[in-house]
Amino acid sequence: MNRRDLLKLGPLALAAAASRSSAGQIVMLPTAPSEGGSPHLTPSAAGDINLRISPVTVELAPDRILSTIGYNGSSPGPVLRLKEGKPVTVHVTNDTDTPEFVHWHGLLLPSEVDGVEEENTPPVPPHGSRTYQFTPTLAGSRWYHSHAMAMSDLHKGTFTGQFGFLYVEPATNPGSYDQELFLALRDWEPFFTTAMVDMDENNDPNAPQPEKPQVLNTAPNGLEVTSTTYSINGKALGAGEPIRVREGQRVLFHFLNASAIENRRISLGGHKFQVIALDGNPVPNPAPVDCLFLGAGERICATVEMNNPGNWILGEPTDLIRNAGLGVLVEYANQHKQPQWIAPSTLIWDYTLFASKTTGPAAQPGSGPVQNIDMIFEKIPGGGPGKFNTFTVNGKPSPEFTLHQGQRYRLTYRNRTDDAHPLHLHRHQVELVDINGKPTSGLIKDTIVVPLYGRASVEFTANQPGLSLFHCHIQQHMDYGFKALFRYA
Ligand SMILES: [Cu+2]
Repeated sequence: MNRRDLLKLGPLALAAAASRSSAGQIVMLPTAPSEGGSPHLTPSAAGDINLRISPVTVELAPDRILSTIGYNGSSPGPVLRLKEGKPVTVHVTNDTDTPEFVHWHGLLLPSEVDGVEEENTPPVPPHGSRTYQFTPTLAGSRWYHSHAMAMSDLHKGTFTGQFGFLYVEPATNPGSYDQELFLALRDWEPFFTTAMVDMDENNDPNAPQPEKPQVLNTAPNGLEVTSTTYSINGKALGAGEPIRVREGQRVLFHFLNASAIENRRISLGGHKFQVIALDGNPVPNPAPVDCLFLGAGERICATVEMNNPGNWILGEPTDLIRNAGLGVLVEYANQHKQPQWIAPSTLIWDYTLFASKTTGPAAQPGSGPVQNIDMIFEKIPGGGPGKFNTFTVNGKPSPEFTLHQGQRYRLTYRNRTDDAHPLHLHRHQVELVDINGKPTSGLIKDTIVVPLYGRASVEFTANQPGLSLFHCHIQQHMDYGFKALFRYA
């Protein structure tokens, strides 16, 4: 059975898949007092930050407590607030039995501190410590997370609670808002299934599929990872503090999809999101939408005008996922209505809505003719239960590519798989220049979701010597071959 078959069967099939989980029921309870969102952590006067990797518990709801590994005693970890261009020293202590890597996602850092084994960053040894020293750039919404390999161990890497926001404050603060919120979307208690239960496509059924192979590999699917337990900032819908707002407020939301498994949507009944930044980088054309879509690893900053008094549910549009925890209440002051969910008008997500209105990529100083690198992604089905699917890039798992400093490159992502993949290039920011044949410009990102059987092209200038990992941000895909290493000549 593949994903689409399962989707046709609807909620019952999903519930059957869900029953494989040892997860208990999440009971929707009245709002209980809690510590609310993650605390914010700023460097000491000397520029120091302490981060501790250790076992933590996550109280999704009073009757639903998980054990995992987190940062500074919680998951999500603290929101690290750094200043652009101001050096910081992060002392990381590892209280666990396995080597760890802390990756600073979206920052332009040397390989030695990027927090990636493939780039030869030294690990934080088990029951040991390591210091990361760097100067944060660029400003915007970034994040930090474990970059350990997990393979078949669903208690390692990004399957754990090792993630948090890292906000690099700009020298000047763009835009105005009355309230700023950092919301991390997350799933828990991952488990294996051979059914493709993910519902994480970002496009409509009529989208072009330029990379769809003539002949499909029909071998039985291997194990996929899924989940039926969800939260926003470690709380299941209805179990944490609501977001309290007042009529007339403008609220700035920083969203992060911290899932190791799936792409996600988010919508707020009765309100529109004005998207102002993608992956922390301001967009040329802020625009209103009903529903956001975030690949694993992506961030979206959006403002909402609180102009519809009532009590609302901010959540994942898929009922099963929202009701299993992926949501939070938004309460206007002095309103006592039942929380209301309104489905968004469309689930279609289109990056180009926020792109520059002029065509062609922005001119880059010092760049010559653009050199194209084709990257063909294929999935080799595992062949049934107990086997793992593997992925190849240009015919082999984890190949290497050589870059020449100063050269402008175009990476053409050719997704010959039946899944949407969030593709992340480390230590560089890329500009989206084409998606499924539609040229675009002005969108600077570190992670791009390539639609199923779709094609996307990004450009960047090779100006960050050192090793740079490229990979799908779905942990299992990365671990089983969906990655590449870029090496400067
Ligand atoms: Cu993937």
